[in-house]
Amino acid sequence: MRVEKYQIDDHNSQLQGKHQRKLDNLSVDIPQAEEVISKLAAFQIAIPSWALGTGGTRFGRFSGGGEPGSLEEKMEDIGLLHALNQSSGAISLHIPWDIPQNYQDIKALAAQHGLSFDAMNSNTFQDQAGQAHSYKFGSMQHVDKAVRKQAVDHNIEVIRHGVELGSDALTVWLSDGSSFPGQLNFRKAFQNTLESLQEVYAALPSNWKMFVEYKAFEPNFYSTTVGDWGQSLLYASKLGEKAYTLVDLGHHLPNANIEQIVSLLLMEGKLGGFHFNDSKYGDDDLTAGSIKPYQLFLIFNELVEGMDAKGMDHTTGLGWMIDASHNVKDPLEDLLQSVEAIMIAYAQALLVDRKALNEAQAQNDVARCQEILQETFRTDVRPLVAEARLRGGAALQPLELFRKLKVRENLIQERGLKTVATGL
Ligand code: AOS
Ligand code: ZN
Ligand code: ZN
Ligand code: ZN
Repeated sequence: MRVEKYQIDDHNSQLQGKHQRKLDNLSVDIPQAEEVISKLAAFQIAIPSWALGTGGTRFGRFSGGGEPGSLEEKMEDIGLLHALNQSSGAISLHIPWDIPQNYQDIKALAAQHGLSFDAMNSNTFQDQAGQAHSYKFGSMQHVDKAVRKQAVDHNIEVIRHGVELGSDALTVWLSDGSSFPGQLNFRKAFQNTLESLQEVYAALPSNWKMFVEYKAFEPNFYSTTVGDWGQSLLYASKLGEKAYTLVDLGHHLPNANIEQIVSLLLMEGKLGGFHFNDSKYGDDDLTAGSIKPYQLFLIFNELVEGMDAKGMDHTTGLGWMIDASHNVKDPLEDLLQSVEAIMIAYAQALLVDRKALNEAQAQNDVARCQEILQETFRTDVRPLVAEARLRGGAALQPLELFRKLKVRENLIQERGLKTVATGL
C-alpha cells in the first residue's frame, strides 16, 4: 500500500481554494508567518514502532486489523504517515521486538520512505524466551549481579543494532522499582542502577546520547527506581555529558507542572527528548493534545523560549517522539492526530509575543501575561500547519485523505483482519 503523489495532488487541488482563503486571513495579522511555516516544515516527530498496532489494557485487546507484523511493515506504515504529513520522517525501534534481519535492506527501505532512525529502545521490563535470568525483581537495580549484567549486555546489544542503522541515541526506560514497603533498599537500588547505566554509558559511541526516561509508577506501585525528573537528572548528571533526561508526558504524578520541569531541565542542558502523548489519569498514552491541549502549548512555549535562549536548533536540538497506545482508534489515524496536535502547539509557541511577555513579566502584570499566552493559544493556526505540509508535498488534510483512499481497508486486505503487531 502506497499513497501516490497524484492522489495527494488531487486532494490538495480540491481543498486549495478554501485553504488559501484561511491562510490569507490568518497571515494578515502574522508578520512572521513565512518564518513559522518554514520552521514547521523542518520539524519532524519520530514514530515508535510499537504504536502502529492496537494496544490493549490488562483486560483485553481488540485487534483493529491490517496491523504490521514485521519491522518492514511497520516502516511501511510510517512511510504512509510521512507521505501524508511530511512530519513523521523517523522511526524509533524497540529491541527485541524489531531486530533487523538485514541492516542493508532495512536501511534501503528507510531511504525509500524518507525515514531516519531515531532513538533505539531497550527492553528489560519483560522476560524473553530463553533468557537466563528473570527481570521479575528488576533489571539494572537487581540484587543479583548476574541479572544486572544481563540487562547491561542487552542495552549494549541495542546500541550495536542502532550503530548499524545510523541511529545516535539510546532510550533507557526501566520498570525497576518495588511494589511494597521494605522490599527494596532505595540506596542500593539506586547505586546498582547507576553502576549498570555507567557500564552501558561506557559503550556509547562518541556521537551518541543516552536518554534516561523516568516514570512515577507502573508496573511497580510503591517505588520506581527512576521515578521522577530529579532521579533521572541525578543519574544523567553522574553519568556524564552524553546522558540526558527524557520526559514522557504521561509519567508524572497528577497535576505535575510539566512545563516548569521542562524549562529547568533545558536550562541545565539536561533535557534530551520527549515522549508525547496525553493523559487524564496516569500513563494513559492517549493521543497528544486530546485531553490537555493547553498544557501541550505551555510545554512548547517553554521549549521554544528555552531553546531560543540557548541558540538551540528546534529540529535537531532535542529528540522528538510520540509514545502512544491505541485501544479504540485506528493507530494510524491516532498518530496523524497526535502529529497534528504537536505541530499546532509548536506553531502557537512560535507565535507567542515574547517581547510583550517579557515586559509584562517585568512589570508583574499578571493579567497581561495570561492574555498574551491565551491570545496565541486561541488563535487557529491550522492553516499555517497545513501550508507547511502543502509546501512539503504532503496532504492539506492527512486524515481526510487517509480515509478517502481507504488506507486501512487496503491494509486489511493485504495483511488480514486478525493481526497482532509486536509490541505493548
Ligand atoms: C513506559 O511506560 C515508557 O513510556 C516507555 O517509553 C515505552 O512505552 C516503552 O519503552 C515501550 O516499549
Ligand atoms: Zn515513554
Ligand atoms: Zn509510558
Ligand atoms: Zn506513556
